Amino acid sequence: MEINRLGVDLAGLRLANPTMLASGILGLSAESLGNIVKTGAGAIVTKSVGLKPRKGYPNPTVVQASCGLINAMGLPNPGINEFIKEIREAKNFDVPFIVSVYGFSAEEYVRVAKKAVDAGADAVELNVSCPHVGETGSEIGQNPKLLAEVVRKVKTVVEKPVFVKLSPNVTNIAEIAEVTAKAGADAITAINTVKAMAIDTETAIPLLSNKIGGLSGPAIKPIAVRCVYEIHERVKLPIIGCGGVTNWRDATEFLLAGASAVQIGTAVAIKGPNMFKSIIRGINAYLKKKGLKSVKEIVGLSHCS
Ligand code: RRO
Repeated sequence: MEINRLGVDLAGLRLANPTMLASGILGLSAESLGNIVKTGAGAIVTKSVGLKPRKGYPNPTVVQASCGLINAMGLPNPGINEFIKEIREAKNFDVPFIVSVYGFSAEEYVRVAKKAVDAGADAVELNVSCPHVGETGSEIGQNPKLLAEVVRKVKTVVEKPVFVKLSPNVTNIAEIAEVTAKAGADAITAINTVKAMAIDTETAIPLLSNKIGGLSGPAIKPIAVRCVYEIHERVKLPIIGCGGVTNWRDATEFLLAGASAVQIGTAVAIKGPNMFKSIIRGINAYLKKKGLKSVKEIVGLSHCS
């Protein structure tokens, strides 16, 4: 009988395999997220949701770069009260359903996270890393005092695992991870997008309406792997690697750097959700070839060399 090598325990959640849908991909509806579940993803993270509805930035909100995408969507979302209907539906998924949460103050993070968990979210992922919306996202995640306050306050009211998604746009991500860990986070997601921009050479106009956005996709994978490696050296928390995963080898690289699971975003947006299957199959074949019984055996293995 084939042994199950792929299951992972992630901060109290059981995943059938170490792949997850990253936040921001395929919108906020339970129906579209349910379609991802059918393709084999081990867990799902929603687009970030806040206290009030937000339109986001005007178009263009996404441009193609040579090895990825630059986006400045501007946190479009229907607000938590509207989104609760989708969470209730998603409760029936047979994989963990994680709601990404943002706020413009610690109190807002707390209120949104509590509503998400009360509606049935299996965990929340605090977005303290969106690179281009003022007074939230990375403006919180780059400020150790504010970051600690947000994490601490959410942890006092939420009885489900609290993941914290960090920004690479900092001088020392390991220090920020340590602040996050000391404030009581259950896991760290690394990384959100890298601050970037593109300019039209004919018109001399920045291509995004917001001018500055966040770069995702293969271009940022080495940055993300380095961040996971540095965080693993500094803190004991489980890490979820995110940034430029497009195949099983990328995913395995993150596991070797110290991630317990990997999120896939841009590649799903570009190539479609079928890639989950090939990534899962590839990791399984790799473990089998190396004579290993579990994903756990390769988490952080590169630190031994
Ligand atoms: O909505 C966005 O513009 C956005 C978010 Br919330 C985020 O966390 N990261 C990003 O690149 N874009």
